[in-house]
Amino acid sequence: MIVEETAQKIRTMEIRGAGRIARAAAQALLEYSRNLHDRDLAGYCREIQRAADLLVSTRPTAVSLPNAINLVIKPLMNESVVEVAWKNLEERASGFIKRSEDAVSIIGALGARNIRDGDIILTHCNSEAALACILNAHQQGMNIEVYATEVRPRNQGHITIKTLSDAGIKTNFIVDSAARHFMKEVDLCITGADAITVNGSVINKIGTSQIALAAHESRVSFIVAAETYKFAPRTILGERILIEERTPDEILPPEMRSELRNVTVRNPTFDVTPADYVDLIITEAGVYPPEMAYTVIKEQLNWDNADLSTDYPYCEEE
Ligand code: RI2
Repeated sequence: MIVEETAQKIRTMEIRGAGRIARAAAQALLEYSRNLHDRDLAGYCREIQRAADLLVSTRPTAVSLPNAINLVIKPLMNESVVEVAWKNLEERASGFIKRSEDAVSIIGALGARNIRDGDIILTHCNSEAALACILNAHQQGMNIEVYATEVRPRNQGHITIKTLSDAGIKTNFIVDSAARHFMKEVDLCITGADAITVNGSVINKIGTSQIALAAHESRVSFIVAAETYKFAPRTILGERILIEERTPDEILPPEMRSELRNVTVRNPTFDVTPADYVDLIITEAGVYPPEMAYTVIKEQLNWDNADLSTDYPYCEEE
């Protein structure tokens, strides 16, 4: 039940944000595991695998989701005693949740070092990690101002401006297409990431790449705040990140579409910003240029070729 409920909430975006969905999946596996203490090892593993399959199928782009699930369930393969299996799985799940929360605050502290007193910052969508940098700078007493985009079609910008306003940060709310218009007033752009590939490309909310391009044109720094589990190990093998395309209903209601017989509504949720337009990636393990994504994957995620055998592809063919 907990797994189905969590899966449904992730699918409908009641639970959203790459970090949050990863933690919610780990939490669902932890709670589900606690309900399976009466099973034998084979039955336990089967149920956990089924739960993991369901959770990983909910949203295809945020690599945080399969990375978290893989971390929690993969060592199960080596277990031979069921009590040890569930104890270890539950420890890994709660350990992941704790590390993930800690990562966001470390990123906030590191990110704030890249912000200067008086800066005007543009952010896009609603990223815990990006907001942590902005909030940390504000808590240090820096006088900063933010431009926050609306984020069509799901309006995640509404969550962002509420957080910023509640914190007492001067905020300008703009439609997505106004980002380039205001870029001349901006000192720094900060966004989150749903996935980062081995060549340093950043996959984030649709519209991010246009903002990065406008920032590049105006010589404005563009930095990305992302936990290390947002890096996509399988891109080392040349795999590409699948860009989620959600229902057209989010953009145009079915009754309007039915009158427009020659119109196809396209609704990609994310886009790809090439490394050329990214200045820095702030992670909990340090601040990296995008060109160092390979090092992050190898050293921070401890990824090796054995992971090829995983049932959970970190990312899929486009
Ligand atoms: P944190 C979100 O995706 C946004 O694209 C955001 O930038 C990214 O996840 C990272 O968010 P969605 O779930 O993990 O709104 O930094 O589609 O919170």
